[in-house]
Amino acid sequence: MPRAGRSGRFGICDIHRHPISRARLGLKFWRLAPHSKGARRHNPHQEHSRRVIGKTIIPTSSGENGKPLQTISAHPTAFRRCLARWVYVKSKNDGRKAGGKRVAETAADLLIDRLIDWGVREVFGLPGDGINGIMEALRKRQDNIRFVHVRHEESAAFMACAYAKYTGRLGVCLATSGPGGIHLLNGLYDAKLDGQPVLAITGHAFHDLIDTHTQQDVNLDRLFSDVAVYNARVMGSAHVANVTDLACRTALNFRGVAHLNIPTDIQDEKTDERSKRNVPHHTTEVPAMSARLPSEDDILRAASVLNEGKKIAILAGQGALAARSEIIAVAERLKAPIIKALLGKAVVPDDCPYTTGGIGLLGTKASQEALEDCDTLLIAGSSFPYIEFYPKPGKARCVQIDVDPSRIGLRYPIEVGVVADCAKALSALLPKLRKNKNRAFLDDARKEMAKWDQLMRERSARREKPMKPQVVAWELGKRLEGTAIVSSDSGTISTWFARHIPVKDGQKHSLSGTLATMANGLPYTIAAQIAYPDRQCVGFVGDGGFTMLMGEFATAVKYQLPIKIVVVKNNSLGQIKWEQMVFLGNPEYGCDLNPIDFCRFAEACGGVGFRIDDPATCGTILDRALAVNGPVIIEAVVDPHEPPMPPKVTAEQAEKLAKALAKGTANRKEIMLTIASDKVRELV
Ligand SMILES: Cc1ncc(C[n+]2csc(CCOP(=O)(O)OP(=O)(O)O)c2C)c(N)n1
Ligand SMILES: [Mg+2]
Repeated sequence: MPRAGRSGRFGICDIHRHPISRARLGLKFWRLAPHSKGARRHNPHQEHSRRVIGKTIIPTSSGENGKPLQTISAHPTAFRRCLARWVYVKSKNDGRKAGGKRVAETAADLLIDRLIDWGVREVFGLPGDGINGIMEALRKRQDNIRFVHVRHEESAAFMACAYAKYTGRLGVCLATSGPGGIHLLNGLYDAKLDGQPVLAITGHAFHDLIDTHTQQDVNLDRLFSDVAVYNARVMGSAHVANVTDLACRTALNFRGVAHLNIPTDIQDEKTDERSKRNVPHHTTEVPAMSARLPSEDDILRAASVLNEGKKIAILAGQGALAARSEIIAVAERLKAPIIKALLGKAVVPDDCPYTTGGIGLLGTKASQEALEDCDTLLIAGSSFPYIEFYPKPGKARCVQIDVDPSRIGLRYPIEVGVVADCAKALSALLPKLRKNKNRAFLDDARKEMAKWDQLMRERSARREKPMKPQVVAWELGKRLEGTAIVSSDSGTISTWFARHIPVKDGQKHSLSGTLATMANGLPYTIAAQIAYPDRQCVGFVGDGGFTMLMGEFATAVKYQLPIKIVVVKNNSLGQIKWEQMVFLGNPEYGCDLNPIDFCRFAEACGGVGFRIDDPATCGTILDRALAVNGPVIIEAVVDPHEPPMPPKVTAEQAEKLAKALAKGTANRKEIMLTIASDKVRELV
């Protein structure tokens, strides 16, 4: 007979039915607190994470082996244990008063309580003496909010950003004064540039020693002034609630970084002394988002432009990620190919009959030609930054939909701008659109795409050694589950990720789109796994980017996150090596990497390592690696001379490469042979 054990594996319903009040038992049960305040106002940001993993996983109403638990009332032993557990937890939980209500004793308590009220369930960070007060508040509330302890604050910020990207919710990171806060910056810029709601909390020196050359005396609020849409230094405990509300609200509504900086002694401040005008409880954590509806007039004007087009193309970005069916319906009506910016890779799956895949240097020839040739362009939720890939200004008429008015007309001269949520704007547009009778443009684009697909399959099927990076990407992509979350990094790996790991319906794919930073791949994957414990979370990263923050693999081991990290090992900062040669005509310089044995590293951290260096065994090793129920590194040793070819090689690029090789590039013979053999294979 399954019994309620020490770990508290009770079914929620069973507890709920017992006379012991729900609120009292809610002391230890994640699902009940803080949602147990009776008929609380509905807060969509609180919906998530009720099944958060950690010390207290209580997500089930069934017992071990899937059998239903007996109700506690019908099982005296279980009842006694439950009661004993409640007493134990109650005495331990010194941050709350009887009845399960939290008692905020310090400014830091107030801060964390407020975050809990905003629905925050995870804080990514690393402690330090500048935030010890906040750490204590987190410790006292660890049943309601989880502190994810990272190895480097940069990762904490990446995790907060990825958490926001993958869940649509606020990501929160925490760092100590001075160096800790400084470490956050790169990840915060990633959030800023990709428009993700992130709250950064940092510490500061004692309030009356700030600006006296005291230790770690860094004015992080000033330092963060460029990255943050909201930026405040907390001046006392009575200041906490209103600035926290504003920080969360601003980050969520303006899709950016909010920053709260709290001097260390103020975190411990117990008094609630407030100025005369600071009326207690004058702000609220009730979220309110704009409906982001389009104006009727804009929709009519947009429809009239699109209805006059013959060769219409759609450029879809991350703003359209939640508008899949609407984009497909509009593409169908307009007979328009869907071209995906990299952050919009998962807008439609790659087997969608309307898409021509990605755009840009790592995109497809079909997409590039469709953008070059279209007479009408519909941009949906994208600020794809490479302007040279858009049609020549004036060549196409353009309609753009974006939630952010400052993004309208940013990359291409538009005729109509629609400031609205993509799904809502496209739904409003659809009934006004006439069926385009000219489907030749779409058919040609799709024919071109079929040729491209064939080429990619050939590149992925190469069986020689050293193994081509495309092979491992393709073999991985084939095996990923329909709900997998795939994170990548910047480098040649972004090209293999973009072209050789097709998106399946239901998957999420992302990377650092606009900052294009290295090192985000591993923290993104960890954050994805924390947000979605039941989904397959995979990172596809380069050896350069991975080594920047590889200590975070120990974080995955600490929390036993079953992430799978494929490290594409070319012992080189490959992307830069090719850029130096192809864009500048210079021999590569400063790009070599000392080889690291990533399998042994995985094992040293307590994880599992696999090595792949032969295409013949690539698939079977991946099968074994993906089946491991724990954190895994897969080291894929690849050909360092395989170039990430642009969709169309220009004469200038070919000339620059020849120049770089002639100037004495190391390994030029191997590089020439690799490129020549790639070309010959593609021609025959
Ligand atoms: C933080 C940071 N530093 C430097 C760069 C410039 N950069 C872009 S890609 C790249 C090389 C990445 O190397 P690796 O991770 O090994 O991937 P590969 O290109 O070899 O596939 C560099 C140095 C960057 N984007 N971000
Ligand atoms: Mg590399």
